Parts: sequence; C-alpha cells; structure tokens
Amino acid sequence: DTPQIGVAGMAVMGKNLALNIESRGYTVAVWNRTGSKTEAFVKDHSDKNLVPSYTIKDFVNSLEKPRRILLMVKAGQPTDDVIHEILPFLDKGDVLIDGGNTFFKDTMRRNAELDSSGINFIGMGVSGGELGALKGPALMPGGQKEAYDLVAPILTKIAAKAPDGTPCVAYIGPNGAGHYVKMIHNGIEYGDEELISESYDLMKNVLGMSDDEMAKTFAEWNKGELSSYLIDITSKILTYKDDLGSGKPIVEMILDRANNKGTGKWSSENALELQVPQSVITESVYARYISMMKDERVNASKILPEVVNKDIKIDKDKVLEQIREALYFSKIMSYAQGFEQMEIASAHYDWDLQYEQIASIWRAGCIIRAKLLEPIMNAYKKNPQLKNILLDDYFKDIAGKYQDAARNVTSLAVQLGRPVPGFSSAITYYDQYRSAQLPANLIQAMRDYFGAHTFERTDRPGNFHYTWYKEQ
Ligand code: NBP
Repeated sequence: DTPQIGVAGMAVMGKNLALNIESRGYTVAVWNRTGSKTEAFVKDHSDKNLVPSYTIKDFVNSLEKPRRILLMVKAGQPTDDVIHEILPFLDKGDVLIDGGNTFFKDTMRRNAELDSSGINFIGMGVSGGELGALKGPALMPGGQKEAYDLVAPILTKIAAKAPDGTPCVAYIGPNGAGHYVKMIHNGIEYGDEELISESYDLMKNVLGMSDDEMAKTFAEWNKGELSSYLIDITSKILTYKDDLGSGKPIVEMILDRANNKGTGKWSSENALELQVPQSVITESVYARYISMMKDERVNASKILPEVVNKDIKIDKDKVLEQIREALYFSKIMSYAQGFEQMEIASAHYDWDLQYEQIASIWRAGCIIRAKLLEPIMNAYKKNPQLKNILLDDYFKDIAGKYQDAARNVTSLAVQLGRPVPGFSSAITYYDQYRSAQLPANLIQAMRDYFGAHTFERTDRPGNFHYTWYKEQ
C-alpha cells in the first residue's frame, strides 16, 4: 500500500502516534534523522504496515498525494531544520503537521512562510503523553481549514473519545490557534497540579493525615464534581511505597523541587502581554520556581521566625470538606481565567475560537480531563459569547456555595503559615472580579500627581488633570 501519511521523528511520541495511526487501518511512512532508530522501530513492529525511509527524499516520495506529514521532533530550532530539509521535496497543496509542543508564535510564522510556497501547515497541540499518543490523545489542530479537512479523517480516528463518544479533536482556528489552545491547556494543568498539591499540604501539615488517609480522601473526591485524571492519579500516587526500602510512601521520598518545560511560563507571559488577569496559573508557575530554590529555602527556614500563634482549634472533618470545596472553587477560578484569556486572544489574533468545542476536546486523552469540563461546555452552549464562566448560573451558584470554604481554608493556611498561592490568588481574583469598585482610583491619583498621566472621572467623560501643587 502507498502510505497515506508519514511520521517524521521516531522518538517516543512519533513512534506511538505512528502505531496509533497504523492501528486504525492506515499504512504509515516513517523517518528519523538517525536512521538506526527507524530501523529498530520497524524491526520491533514487523507485523505492522510501516514503511521506513532513510532519506527525506525517499520518505516524501513514498507518500500518497496530497502528502500528509506529521512532524514529531523536538520543538524550536529542530522543527525549523526539518521543515527546511523537507520543503524542497514537497508540492503545492501538501500538508505538514507539527505535533510538537511548539510556541504558538513560531507556528504563526511557519504557517505564513509555508503558505507563501503553497504548502499547508498545521500546528497541532497533542496532549496525553506517550500513552495518550498510542491509545488516543487530545488533539488541537490549527492552520488552513482546507488542510484540516484533508487530515480530519485520520485525526478523528486516532483521537481519544469523550465519555459521550465525541472524538477529542476539532478544527481550532487559523495559524497558531491550535498551539495556543494547547499552551493554555498546559497553563491550566500547572494550576490544577498546584491546587491539588496545596490541598495535600493542608491535609498533611494542618490536619495531620497519613498518606493512606489522603489517598482514600482523594479517591472519594474523585467520585464527585472534582472527578478528574489528576485527582485520580493523586489518589493512586499516595498509595505507592518507596522502592528503595525506606518503608515510607514514595511521594514522601521525592525532593520538593518541581521542574518545568516552560509552557506554563509561556501562557503567563502571554497573559501579561494581552493584559489578562491569569493569577492562579501564574502563581503556579512561581510556586514551581520557588520550589526549585531548595537550598535557599532550607537556609531561610533556619533563620526566619516561624508562626507564633498555632493554637487554632480545628474540626478535622469540617476543614477537610472545606478543602474539597476550596479546591473546586479555586479550580473554577483558574479555568475562568484560562478561558477568558482565550477569548481575549481570539479577538486579538483573529481566531474565532469555539469554547464549547475546546472544553469538549479536553474531556478525554489529555492531562486536564475532568468532569468540570461538562458544565463549562454547557455554559458556552447556552451562551457562546459568555465573557466569563463565573457569570453562568452553574458557576455563580457554586461560587456562592463554596466561597466561604475558600475564604476559611485560605485564612486558616495563612494563620498557620502554610503557603497557598493557588487558593489565595483564586479567592482574591473572585473578589476583584465581583467588585464594582476597586482602589484603582488612588493609583490613578498618584500617577496623575507625580507624572501628570491624567485620569477619568466617575461623573463625566474625558481625561482630566488635577492641579495637585502650584509652582512655588
Ligand atoms: P523529543 O522532543 O525528545 O525529540 C526527539 C526527536 O527529535 C528525535 O526524533 C530526534 O531525532 C529529532 N530531532 C532533533 Br532532537 N533535532 C532534529 C533535527 N535537527 N532534525 C531532525 N530531527 C531532529 O521527542 P518526543 O519526546 O517524542 O517529543 C516530540 C515532540 O512532541 C516534542 O515537540 C514534544 O515537546 C512534543 N510532545 C511531547 C510529549 C511527551 O509526553 N513527551 C507530549 C506532547 C507533545 P534523532 O533521533 O535523530 O536525534
């Protein structure tokens, strides 16, 4: 059979996606810069319809036209290098798909450059790690719509399926839209992980719970509105014992330095650039940075005074339920910010993003899959122009019901000296967002006082400058 699609890049993601595609009845051409990896891969899967090539030219020429090529190489310069090498062998109308974790502005640039040569370029966010790639990832493709239509049948077959059977792939929008939505997905993932970690910290250090007790609690929570992949794996992680013989749970033997690959930083940088409040995700990025300063923290812990008043009476069952409610409340604030950022980006970059569809795609395959995405879908189904999910009835009601818990948990943590950047930024955002009046009038007064930056008035239109001081 002539291969209907080619996969370039035989590292873990490329291999698993190639196998996924092949398993849906396609013949797949495969190529890798280092040919020995291609050779080993096809040898390991000799019963599969895989067609190896050892030069780019042979690889491209082996494909059915218009050609469909999925690039799964390292993001950044390597992606430009491969595109540069492949380009001379492509014909107008061929479709290149970049499935790497690419910065969306790189995708916008590549899409425009290739479009001028008549080559279609799709930037596709892929979520779900190596298992997702093999069994069914969530896919966020952006680029020319006609190009999407050429690859849609394959993508629809390999994508994860939501609980109602809907494939977790849809056309996201032009040029960098797909990679942008993947970037926001990753930012939300940082927020979710931070909020779950703060809950664990409070259970452990305020309520004195054991890892087994916490595992059971997370498993219980996973049956309700918090149900999600990350809560599920947390409940499992807490049951695993150290494999090197300490007798402790493995999680307690893991050093508290959270690494990152920069995608959370990208979404925070973009929020600053577009002037969108995205405090929960950004605090989560900072939380990882400060966690990395382990030596400095250990040193400071010996120097800086601890909390003085620790005699707060705690009703364990009550506080535990409040942590659950605070976690759901804060997760909602994080998603509210992430979705509002997408709305502002959609207008700014002219993408026409469809939020109900985005929430739908995230329901399976990806790391942030969660029950919460259903009410988000409903909110946008009812009102596609919704400014912020908090204004939808479901979320308004939850905020009303759970805000007390969010306040209590945050203030308890602050009084006891446990850091809760996620929880505290969530309740702060809620209070800012629902405030008709903020103290920004004083900021404007100061700006006008020292810099004659002018201000607007509450009672009439226009820009005003006040004569704060007379020339001496
Ligand atoms: P890596 O990100 O580790 O990339 C390794 C691949 O890139 C190899 O095939 C390597 O070829 C190729 N490559 C490099 Br490096 N430089 C090249 C060049 N100049 N020309 C041609 N090929 C080059 O692989 P991965 O972990 O499978 O991820 C692939 C993409 O998918 C990345 O963008 C990643 O961010 C993204 N992604 C990963 C995950 C995940 O869970 N790992 C999830 C979602 C998305 P070689 O064998 O010759 O060195």
